[in-house]
Amino acid sequence: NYRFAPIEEAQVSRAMIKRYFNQMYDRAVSDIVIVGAGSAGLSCAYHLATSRPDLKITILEANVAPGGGAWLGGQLMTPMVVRKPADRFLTEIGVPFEDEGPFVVVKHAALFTSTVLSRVLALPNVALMNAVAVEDLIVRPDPRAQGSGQRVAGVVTNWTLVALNHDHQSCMDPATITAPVIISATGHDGPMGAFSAKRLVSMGLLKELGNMRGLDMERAEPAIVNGTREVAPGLVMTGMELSEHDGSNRMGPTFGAMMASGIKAAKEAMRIYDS
Ligand code: 48F
Repeated sequence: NYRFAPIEEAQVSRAMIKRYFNQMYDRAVSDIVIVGAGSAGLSCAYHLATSRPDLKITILEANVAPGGGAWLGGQLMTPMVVRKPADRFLTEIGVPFEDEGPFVVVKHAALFTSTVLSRVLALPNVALMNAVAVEDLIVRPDPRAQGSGQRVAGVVTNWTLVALNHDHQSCMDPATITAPVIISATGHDGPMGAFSAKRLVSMGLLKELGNMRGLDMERAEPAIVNGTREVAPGLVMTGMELSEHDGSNRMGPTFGAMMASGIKAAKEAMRIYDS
């Protein structure tokens, strides 16, 4: 006979509420916010949080399930291709792979995603809020810039169920998180994707979207990694969102650039944070 410890419903609710809202209270001021927990955002979070245990890193993910497009390889096929030398990151987090010469193959993409996710979530300085969407950016006059320069200084958040349904219900105002550095990793254009790139255009901080070009794996991966940078003061962009921002090529189901771009974004964010 299996005997559980006795419990009351209110204890369960309070166990969740206390922790979630304490975290929300604490993270209203964060050191670095990462928007999007896909392969780029999670690789970035791992490098950042392990390099700088002193920083409060807050990840916001619109979906219920973090991981983005990296639960599969391509077209419902599960093996994941990672071009060298990004396999070093797999070794670092402990994901096994088969060597195919110029690239390696992880037997199931979910092995990568679940491993990087569990490594990131185990770090004490990381908070991940899923089912929470960023629906705007906080932008202020930039004290470091001359004239009318603007700086991204935080994000505007809402429950994703609300953010996606603003047309169908009465207004529900959002909450905010401020941070000196925001990293945007929201992926390809879509209902939520490429969020910051599109908002930079509508705010007049970017003239126009570059728009992702046709697929070319050879050129796409270095373009994303080399292009990973602070695209507007206070805002670093990583992963496939950059292809919409810069107009680089689509890359398809090869994931090395997401890991390498995420790591570069983490380094860039630390440089900006410390400057
Ligand atoms: O789409 P996603 O996996 O982007 P990525 O990390 O990786 C791209 C690859 O999956 C693949 C590829 C290259 O290998 O071509 O497409 O660049 O992850 C983006 C995450 O951001 C979340 C979204 O749900 C997804 O999990 N996201 C998007 N918009 C928002 C957001 C938003 N406004 N607020 C919060 N999360």
